[in-house]
Amino acid sequence: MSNFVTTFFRKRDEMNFKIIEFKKIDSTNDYLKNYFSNLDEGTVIVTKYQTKGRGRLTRSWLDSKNNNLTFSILLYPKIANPNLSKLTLMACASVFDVLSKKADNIKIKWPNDILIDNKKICGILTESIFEGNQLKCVIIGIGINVNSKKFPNEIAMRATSLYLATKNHFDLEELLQAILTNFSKHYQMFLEDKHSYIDVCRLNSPYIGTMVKVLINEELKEVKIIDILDNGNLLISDDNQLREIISGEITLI
Ligand code: BTX
Repeated sequence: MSNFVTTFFRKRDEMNFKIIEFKKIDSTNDYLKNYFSNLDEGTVIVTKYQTKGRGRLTRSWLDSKNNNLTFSILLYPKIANPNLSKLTLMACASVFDVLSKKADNIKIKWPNDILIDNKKICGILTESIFEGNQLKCVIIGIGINVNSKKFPNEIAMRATSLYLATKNHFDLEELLQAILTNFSKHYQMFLEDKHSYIDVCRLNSPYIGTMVKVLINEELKEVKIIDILDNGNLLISDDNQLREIISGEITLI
């Protein structure tokens, strides 16, 4: 099933990626969940067609053959309690750096999406595997709508692609390489407990300082977004009380 294996050797302090490409796969995150124990940090599973892509909770991530960039990166972060929210924002910044050079009006929607003109172009799913209390690995799955010209009805109003935003066709391999180069840089910052990638998210969040509807623990609230904190959490003002939230679904009013 596996077709290509490419290895990039990089400078010291940069990640060594090993890219394994599948023509078709159920989920690149699930592949790493099943086989991580035989794979090194920096293994990237990429596919031309993902048939059972997963989003958060029980949601699906929809793909169409040969159009999109769909991949997962395996990490063994050698630090105590790596914060998954920060890793998701780190991935958001890595993708943002590249997409924002290709199209206008790109924003990062905390905690895990990238939008163009308020429509979703990229979703990120970060998962961890534990054995007892011990973290075995982290998997960061990234789906980017690149050359898709249309979407299934259920997401058509909320989804867009680089092609739809620019009317240009993009080379998937070139985009992947550029994102991995940025990822390597931001991951190093993450390991050194620096927060430059959080600044990228902060500066490019459309919601900071605005009133939004937030779903917290299934309760819909109207709150003001104050900031994205260095720990990756969102600082909101809820009935004039400052409150830090770990994850929530944000809907602009
Ligand atoms: P999420 O739960 O934030 O968003 C999922 C929601 O996004 C869906 O319920 C649907 O409304 C919408 N959606 C589904 N497909 C698309 C799409 N192609 N474009 C725009 N909107 C869409 C987001 O979860 C995280 C998604 C991660 C996907 C990657 S792909 C590689 C890796 N493998 C895998 O199974 N998942 C990850």
